[in-house]
Amino acid sequence: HKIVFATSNAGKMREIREILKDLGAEILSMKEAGVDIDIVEDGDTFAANALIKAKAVWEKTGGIVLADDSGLVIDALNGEPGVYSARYMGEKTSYEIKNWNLIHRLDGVPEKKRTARFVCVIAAVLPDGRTLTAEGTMEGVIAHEPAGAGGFGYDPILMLPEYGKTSAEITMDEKNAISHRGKALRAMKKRLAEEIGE
Ligand code: ITT
Repeated sequence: HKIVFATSNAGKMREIREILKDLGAEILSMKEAGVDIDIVEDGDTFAANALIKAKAVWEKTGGIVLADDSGLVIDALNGEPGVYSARYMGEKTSYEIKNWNLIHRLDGVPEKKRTARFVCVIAAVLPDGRTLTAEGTMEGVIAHEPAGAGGFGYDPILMLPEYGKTSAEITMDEKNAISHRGKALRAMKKRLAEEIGE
């Protein structure tokens, strides 16, 4: 089987390839599948946006298409940046600036109220057009300063209490074992195996 993954985020793609490597399928990025389209992610939820991306690419390729919509949900900011995580402060703003901005917005928030999580919804469109979704989360608290060079995006500011490290300070294998994306993709792998006997 060939599976097209509807993402243009290189950080996601690295993790996805590692998590799905035992599936015995060839995983193609959008670029590798020759799909060059602009997708408007105007849904209100991670699931809605994941389905928008997977369906848009499936219209071009057919077969099996997966997509990942994810983000950082900060309780003290009423769930921001949430589904706007990629667009927060504009797509061109560096994560160094975005990460410090979020930390500063939590100035004065008591330690117990700095809770946050990464959320990931994986959507699939099957060859016959049916769709599936699977969700995963990873809980943490917002750090007082960014730390670590691993991962991507907001990883340097999500402190994982059980590790005493941020999500950017653990290895990719450690992150994949506990992450929102790892959980959602492993759940999706099971569903796909049932659906298509992968
Ligand atoms: P595609 O839509 O092409 O997949 P994107 O980056 O635009 O790429 P999203 O709309 O799903 O994807 O936005 C997800 C954002 O959430 C991502 O850009 C990061 O800012 C953040 N994010 C998601 N998962 C993350 C993770 O594991 N570590 C750090 N930040 C993450």
